[in-house]
Amino acid sequence: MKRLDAKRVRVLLAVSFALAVLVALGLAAGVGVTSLSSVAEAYEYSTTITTSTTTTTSTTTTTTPTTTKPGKGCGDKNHLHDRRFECKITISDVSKKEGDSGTTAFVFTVAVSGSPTSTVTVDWATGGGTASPVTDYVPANGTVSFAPGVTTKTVTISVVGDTDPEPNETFFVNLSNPSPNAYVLDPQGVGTILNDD
Ligand SMILES: [Ca+2]
Ligand SMILES: [Ca+2]
Repeated sequence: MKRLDAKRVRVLLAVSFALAVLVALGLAAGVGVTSLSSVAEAYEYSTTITTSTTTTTSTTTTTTPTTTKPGKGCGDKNHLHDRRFECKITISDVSKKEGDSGTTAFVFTVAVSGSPTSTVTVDWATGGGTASPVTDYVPANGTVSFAPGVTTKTVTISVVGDTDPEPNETFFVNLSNPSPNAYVLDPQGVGTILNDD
């Protein structure tokens, strides 16, 4: 009895072990299937994420402005800048001895800041000051023109020389009427005639 029982118990153990192995395999298979479906879902999810990211990126690229480009020089309306685009015009002052005969050239420099991208013009004329036209200097007027890339021009005024003792006197060269691509920052050149008698 005891031997038989022991034998039976062994058989039962063997059978239950085999069953346990089968159950374990079944479970493993079940887990495996579950894992596979999860991977598939995860893959599908990541695919969806990737697609939406690509859409966002292409939208951003489309809205980036590509038609504007910074210009070099002044007077270009398309030049993106925080200050005004027009060329800035200035004129120098001249201080010189009168001379005793004939005329002495007083040379004023009219300058444009930066390099004009198109022709800049400005009118000029003598006037004002303590010096007298004709007797102390030759009155004159005109227009200076800066071709693209040109930044300086000169205006020459003739000062009349004599040997009469006089105080120092002044006359002005006034700038006006700049072309639309420019503005006048310093409108007045001061000519100082130094007495040399
Ligand atoms: Ca003199
Ligand atoms: Ca004099």
